[in-house]
Order: sequence, then structure tokens, then C-alpha cells
Amino acid sequence: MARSGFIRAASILFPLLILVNGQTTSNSADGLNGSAQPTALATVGTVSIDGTHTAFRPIFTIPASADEGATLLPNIEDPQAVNAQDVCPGYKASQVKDDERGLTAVLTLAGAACNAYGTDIEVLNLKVEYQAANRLAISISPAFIDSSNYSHYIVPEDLVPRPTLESSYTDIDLDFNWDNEPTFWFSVTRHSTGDVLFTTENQKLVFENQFVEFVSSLPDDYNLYGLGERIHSLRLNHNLTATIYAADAGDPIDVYGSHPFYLDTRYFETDGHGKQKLVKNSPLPRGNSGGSKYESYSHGVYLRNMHGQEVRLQPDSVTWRTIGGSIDLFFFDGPSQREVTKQYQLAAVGLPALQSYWGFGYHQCRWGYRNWTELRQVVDTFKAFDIPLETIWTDIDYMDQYRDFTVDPVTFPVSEAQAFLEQLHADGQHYIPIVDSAIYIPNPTNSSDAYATYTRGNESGAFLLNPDGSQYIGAVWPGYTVFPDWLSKYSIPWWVNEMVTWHKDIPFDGIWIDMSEVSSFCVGSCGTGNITLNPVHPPFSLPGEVGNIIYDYPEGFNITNATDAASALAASNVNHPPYVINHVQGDLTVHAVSPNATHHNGVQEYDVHNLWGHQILNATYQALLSVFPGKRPFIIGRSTFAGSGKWSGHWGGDNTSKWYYMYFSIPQALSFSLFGIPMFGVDTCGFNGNSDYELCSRWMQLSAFFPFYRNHNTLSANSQEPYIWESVARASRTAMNIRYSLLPYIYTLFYQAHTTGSTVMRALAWEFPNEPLLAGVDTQFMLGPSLLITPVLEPGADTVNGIFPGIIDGEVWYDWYTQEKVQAQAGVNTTINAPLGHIPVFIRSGSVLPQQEPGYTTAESRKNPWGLLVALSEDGDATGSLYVDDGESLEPTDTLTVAFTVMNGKLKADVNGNYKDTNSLGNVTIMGVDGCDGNVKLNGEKIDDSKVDCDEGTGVLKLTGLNDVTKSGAWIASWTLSWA
Ligand code: MIG
Repeated sequence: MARSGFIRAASILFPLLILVNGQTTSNSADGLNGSAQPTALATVGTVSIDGTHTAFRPIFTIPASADEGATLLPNIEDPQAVNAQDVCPGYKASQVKDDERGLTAVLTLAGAACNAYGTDIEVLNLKVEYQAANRLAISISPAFIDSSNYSHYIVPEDLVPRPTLESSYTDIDLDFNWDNEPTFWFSVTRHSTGDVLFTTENQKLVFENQFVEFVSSLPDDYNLYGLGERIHSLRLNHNLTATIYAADAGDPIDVYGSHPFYLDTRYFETDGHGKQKLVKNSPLPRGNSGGSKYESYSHGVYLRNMHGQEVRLQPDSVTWRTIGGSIDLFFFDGPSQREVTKQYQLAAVGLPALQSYWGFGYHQCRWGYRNWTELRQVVDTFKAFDIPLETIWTDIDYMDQYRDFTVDPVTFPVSEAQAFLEQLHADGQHYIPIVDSAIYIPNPTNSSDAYATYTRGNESGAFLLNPDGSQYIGAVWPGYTVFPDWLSKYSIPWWVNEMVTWHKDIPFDGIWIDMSEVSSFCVGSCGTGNITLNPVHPPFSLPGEVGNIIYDYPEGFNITNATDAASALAASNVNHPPYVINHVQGDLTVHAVSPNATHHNGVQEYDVHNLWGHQILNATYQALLSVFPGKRPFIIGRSTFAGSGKWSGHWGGDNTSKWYYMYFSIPQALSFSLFGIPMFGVDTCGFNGNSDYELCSRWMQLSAFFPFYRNHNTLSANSQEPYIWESVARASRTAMNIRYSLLPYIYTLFYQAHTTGSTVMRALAWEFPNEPLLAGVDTQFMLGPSLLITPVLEPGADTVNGIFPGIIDGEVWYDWYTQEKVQAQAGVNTTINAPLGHIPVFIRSGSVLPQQEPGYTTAESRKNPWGLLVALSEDGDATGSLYVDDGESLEPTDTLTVAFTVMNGKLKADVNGNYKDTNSLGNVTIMGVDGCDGNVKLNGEKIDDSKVDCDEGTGVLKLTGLNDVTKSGAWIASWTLSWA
């Protein structure tokens, strides 16, 4: 094939790499940090399945060494490292001014500067505010900030909003205390209980230009949650260094996003007269019958800081370290998780975006879908297997040489796109393409390499710079690339325009943002001086590329920034700050845009690194508002920051087809509930590696209860669409049938999250806060208040052990499938039958779940009859709610809410609002009825016996075929149903 082309992922399922020329073209580095000269000339050809070459031309491969940084020993692993607590003098407070809203003071260095990891700041300002009825703010920042328009100590409020002072604050349950002995320290206590929540007593405050440290003691066996993003159990380990530095790394524990927030839950034994004794969790106290003897109090702590951070958890303390910025701490008083999470979102980070209804359908993706025809086949195969498919995704395969806002003219031509997407949309289905964060910089010596997206961005000044003002040029899939500068006022308009323009060719429905940490495959501005070699090949092979030969780099080539590491105190060293955080890439310059990349306003990436992925989500949100005026943007992003939920959802990134990764998806999701990003899911069946039917079957069923439900796979791994294995197809249909029937419930939960900050996926401990033994449970979870999911998380099992929470306080559980009451003991594991293809789901007593008959797509489902599933409490009560709107308007004017209450054998549906839904009510199932005489009435009118089925044995009352008595619509008016 004659067209020029880079090695294309689409065709490398059977790759062939031919090396024709090993000559090197080395030049010396040009002085910019990390500048690398690629030296390998290889010719890459790929052979498609039928053996014809699809691409064949010489390309340069960036040497692997270009992405190697300095070998650095993380401070926490360095036995020789100075402990700032030992050498630093701390501060003394003076000029204390107290008033009812808080206090201000000046903190002055209490001795000779220690300059442990930077330069001590002599004088600091302390400001404490009782900000609101549930929030205390403590901020400590340099008194003299030497900057006319920018200081890295102060987080700009337009980048990260700062919780503001509210008029009412007197109800706050937090007290701030301080003292100067031996040096300045402070504590925060819970007023009502006297419990010390945070105290820096006997620890020094360390505040340097590139290092800030404060330490609080914690109670024995504490329960801390959050501090993301990481792959970890829900309850954080007591010997854990939680590094917060956005990284393109899916495997180790510290990953893509930055969420400097934790939830702290403390359990107390009660005797009915207030708090008694703090309860330890291990060994976990077990409940007996007769009511829980415990109660819990939760508070939240948020550090509003954008810099690289380490939060060191040790058995008795938390040490918070940052490599810049200031201390801007917020305490949320709870006193329950539910309230903490609401307080955090409402005041600090914002409420999550309202999601489109269709976003809750099933999504299929993979890296390696090769052309529109293959996509069509996938879509058709789902249909043939009767497995619901809502949205088909494409990875970077669709792009022309991996360039954003292009399509491959041969494999994904615009001409075919139109037909494909028209049909897809006509079938009520959707399409989402990936958009990468880096922008290809064309080869200036080759006019046919011109790339309009680059040209337009470059002309408007939308890209990051080097310290010397030249363009910062890293490398990602397309070759050498530049990166949007989100602090430049030109970047968002440029991005919006690119998306609006591209949508005219490719009418996508949402956007998937990748590589936004922001990832770059080489250290520093490695493309500087080299772009005439573009497009170059990344410094490593793509998954599945076999026989990929990459030339060694010549001797003497060294990009470790050795010369860069010397200066410490005088000026800030941003690429190699004196304090070495325990970063997954080692060196901060590795596999990401380097910290010394410079924004048009002079701000260095060092100061805002953790925000890059957050800002591209903002830009994309703005873009989609322009593409779809008045509609809710659908965005899934990789790197997130505190507050990204207001624009986007998140997927868990590059996991592996392993059982333990399936387990980790639960704590990761629950953590994102705490962070205010409820639209979360992971690569179902696993990204890296090959899946198998057993794992994929379990995983397809588990993810069906996650808000974002997508199967995604890496390039060249075996196919893992659910139809690949008969057993997975069956298991998927079963779970999807449940999910789709519950779409009204899930959508209502999201509406509540969007309006109140409540969570969607919930830890057992949050719904049942009086049971200390639930503090660490993350192998089961709740979907909303009413559904308990207990998945099998190991191979070869046909049962699973799970706890039934709340039994001690009278909770009853109903099996989703049999609708019978579960026989279980309080506070102990119950063995639950769970053969392959069966995911245990239980309904909490006291719930009314709105349902709709599942269709093939969410659009079809929305046209189907409604249903209600009622699970009565022991007292015969239940409540629930339903929210309905058009499912897509950004600010829907017509909405409908229904409040359900059950008491004394009567179910009342209280209908409010003006959204017109004319679907009838098909079924009502009531579980836990205490006998029924068959005299069932709707608004006083007897329902025909043929529609009534009452099983006295199981206590299940089933009403079916109600459609003809609810013809004009289930929610056209309020109604009452009675059966006793
Ligand atoms: O470096 O676009 O996490 O989901 O398939 C790999 C290819 C780049 C990383 C994403 C993954 C995606 C892949 N991308």
C-alpha cells in the first residue's frame, strides 16, 4: 500500500518488524533538560492477516534511554535521610488575634533554619476560620510573598476553588486549640465528645520553599480512607506512604489522579449516656443480638494543595509532606461518612455532573479494533447474541498516525464513519472515541506532514514551553508532541474549536480522555532539535509488537539531568527537588512532562502538575457543551483531581486480567465515591494480559453493578467481548438484565448525588455505621441504600462468604432471585451459593426500588412499563424514590419525582413535577408481606384476582399485568395501592 503511514496498531495483530538500517545520527544534547537525539533508523512494516503490507516506511525509534531519569532514592527509603523533625526548629506563634470566627497569628522560626529540603521560611501567617456549621479551615502560608502576580504558595481560586466563609457557623462541632510549648502546635477536637481528631503536639511544623511537613498523632488502629488515587484496600494500611503525584502507571499502588482528602471513622462503645470507649477494630468486635453497642463518628480532612505530596501513615500518626505550596487544611465535622462526603463536595470540590441516561448502558471497547467494518461486526455480534450494547468505543487505532481529531483515511475513513454512525444512532446506540492529551508536532521539512490542529494551537499560543520560551516537545504515540497549556487563555478556545470541527466529520457522542497525567515517553523536551525526524516511534514496543528491535543509544548519551541536580537552596530545583517523594517513576521527569515545563504565564509545571488531567476535563466539558448545546457532556478521564467529578467520570486505568485486580476495583470505586466522582468503573475482564471465561464471567457480572460499565482490553490480547465465551454471554445477559431493570434506581441515585452529594456505590460501613466489624469490608458493597452485592472474587469457587450487615439492629435481607428472606446471623460470615453465572444480590428491607422492563438499549428501556420491587421491613414499612427527566438536558426544565412510602399494607406513590412519562405500571412485587387476603386495591378499586399472586409461604405478593389499569401512565397522578 502506497500511503505513508506509521506503524498502525490496527494492523499489528500479526506484526512484522523489519530492520534495514542501523545507522546512528547522534548529536550532542542541546542543553535543554533531557533533550534526546534519536539515533535508530528502522523500517517498520506490518503485515495484516491476509499477509499484505499495510504500512512500510523507515521510521526513527526514540531510544529507550530517553525515558530514563536519574536514579533517585526516595527519602522514605533512605536510611541516611535527614528527619526534618530532628533538625528543624519549629515555629513560635505571636501577635495572636482571636475572635469568634477564628484567629490569626504570626509564626516565626523558633531557631536556626534547618533547610532540610529547601529553604526555611522565616515568618508565616496562620489563619484559622470557623468557616461554616460543619467546617474549620486552617491555613499557614509565608507572610512575605515575593511575587507580583503569582506565588506557588497560593493555590489560585480559579484553578481550585477555596471553601468560603458562610454566615452560620455556630453549630460547628470542631474546636481549634494551639500552644507554643515546646514549639507551635495545634489540635482539632470534636466539641461534643472531646475526641482529639488531629494534633501536632510534640511535632514540629516544617515550612520550606520546597518542603512542608506537619504530623498528627492518630488513635490506635485508626480507620482512614481516601488519599487517592491508589490501588489499595479501602481501609488504608497503617504502614503506607500515600504518594500523590499524577502518574501514567496502572500497576503500582500510586496512580493517575490526585485526591488529598481522607475520611477518618472512629467507633465508640456506648452505654446510652454518651461516648464511652474508643473501639479497636482488630480483633473486630462482634455484635450480639439486642442492638449494636457501638456508634461511630467520622470527619474529613482535605489539604488544598496542588503539589506533589506524600502522606505517610504509621501505626500512630499521619505525616503530611508536600514539595511546595502551602498548608490549606479543611476539617469537615460529619459526624457520619454520609455527611462528610456531602460537606466535602458541597463546600470544596463541587457536586458530580449529572450523567446522561444512556451513559448507564453497557460500553464495549478495546485497543485493536481495526476499522469501521470490524466495529460494525462487533455491534452486530452483540445483537446476534442478544447482549445489550449501548456504546461502542475506539482506542487510538482509529486515528491517522495517532493524531488527535483525525481518522485513518484507509481504515477509519470519514466517508464510512457517516454511514456507520448514522446506523448506530438510528439503533439508539452511541460511539465514543479516545482523545489523547499530547498533540503531534509535524515535521517542518515535510509539507505533507502538516497538521492543522497543531498549527492552530501553535498560532494561538496554546502549548507548554521550555524555561527559555521555546516549545516544550515530548513524545507520545504519534512521535514528538507538544502539550496544551491549560493556564493559557488560548488553550480552551482552541480545544473547543478542534472538537466542534471534528464532530462535523465524526459525530461522536462523548469523549474518552487518556494520557492526561500528563504522560510523555521521554525525559524533558526530547524533541527539541529533532522534529525533522517526526513521526518517530515511541521508545518501547506496543503491546504485541514482536521482534521489535530498538537500537541502543550511543555511548556518552546521558539524559539523567546530572548537571541539573546540584543546586538546592538558592533557586528552586523543580525537576529534582531536594525532597525525593516516593514516586512510582522514581524521577519526576520520567514518563511525564517534566516539572520545568513552563506555562505562558510563567508558572512551572512543578506547581500545577497534579492539575493537568483535571484541566483537560474542564476543557473537554466546555468543548462538549459547544458540540451539544444544552446537553450533558459524557466524559471519562484518566487523571483526575479533587473536583473532576463535576465534569467527568473516571475509569480505573490499566489493570490486568487477574483476580486480585477485579477485587481492587471495589475499593477503588468506593474511594472515588468519597472523592465525589461516582461515575466510575474499571476495564472489565482486565486490560493487560489475556482474560478467561471464568474471570470474565465473574467480572461482567460484578461490573454490572458499577456506575460505569465497560469492557476494555489491550492491543493484541485475546478478544474478551462477552460473546466470546458462551458462559460469559449467559452470565452477562443475566447481570445486564438486572442492571437494565434497575436503570431508574441507578439514575435516581445519580440525580441525588448530583443534587446533594450523596454516593452511589457505598461501603457497608457507611450504610451501617454502628458496626465496627464493617470498617474494612471491601469485598462486598452497596449500590445505593438498598442493594447489597457480594461477588465471587476468586477462581474455582461456587460459594462466597459475606456479611449481612444491620441484622443486629433488625435489618432483614431478601434474595434478589428467590425473593425470600435470608437466614443469617448478625456479624458473622454467611456462606452464599454462587456458582459461575450467579452474582449474589440482596435487597435491604425497607426499600422500594423503581424498575423498568429492560430493553436492548437504554432508549428502549425508557419506553417500557415500570415496575416496583418492595422489600418490607419487619414492621412492614418501606420507602424509596424515583427521579425522571428526559435523560439528557443539562438543566432539565421538566422533571418528575415520585416518593414511595409503605405502611400498614398500603403503598403510596406521591407524584410531583411536570415531566410527562406515559409508560404504564406493569408489575409490583412486595416481599415480606405478612399474609394477604387477596383483596388488593388500586386507589380503592379492586384489582382483578387474575393479576394477583400471593404466596403465604414465602410472603411474596406479586401483581402483574397492571398495565391496563395504569394505561395513561404510571406517574400521571399520585396513587395508593393497598393489600391488607
Ligand atoms: O499507553 O490508547 O489507559 O486504556 O487502551 C497506553 C491505548 C495508552 C492507556 C489507557 C488504555 C488505552 C491505551 N492507553
